[in-house]
Amino acid sequence: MAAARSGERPSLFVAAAYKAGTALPLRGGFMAKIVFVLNGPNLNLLGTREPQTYGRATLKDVETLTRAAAASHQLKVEFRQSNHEGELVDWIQEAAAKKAVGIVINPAGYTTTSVAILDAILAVKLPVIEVHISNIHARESFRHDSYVSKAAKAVICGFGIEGYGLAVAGLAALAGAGSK
Ligand code: DHK
Repeated sequence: MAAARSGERPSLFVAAAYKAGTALPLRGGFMAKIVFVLNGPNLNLLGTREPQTYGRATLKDVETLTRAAAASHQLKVEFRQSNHEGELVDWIQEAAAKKAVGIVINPAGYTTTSVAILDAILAVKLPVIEVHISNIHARESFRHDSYVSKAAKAVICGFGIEGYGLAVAGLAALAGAGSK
């Protein structure tokens, strides 16, 4: 897709791309790139779920933090959570169809079980940053072996919800996105 040059008004062609969901126009006419931020099972319960391990921040707080980090790199965010493996697979495929610059994913309980999520990541060839709020390596051994890590560009764990912001910054660097 031809990107509008900085300062140009978006063309009809660009508007069509926006409608198709492949890009988002910003003021000044250039196109924001999109990052998909996907959250797996039980992360909807952040804030009340095992706060000694996952902290008191809610998923809404994670979304706010992630959007702020993305905005500072002129990136837009698709922020989603599901308790269902297939829905996460669908969203990974959707990220590719919409030409996202990459995916930040906290696969949560599917980290150590989901060949389907691993295969989706391998299929789409987008850079994927795997995030865990807790340091999974300091926890039970069954949390250590991640299928997702086999295809992830990078893995961040143990920084609490700040890990999402770090992941977005990493993707922005990979994508060559600007910063403000
Ligand atoms: C979240 C989960 O739900 C667990 O299943 C993972 C991860 C760890 C986290 O730290 O964000 O083992």
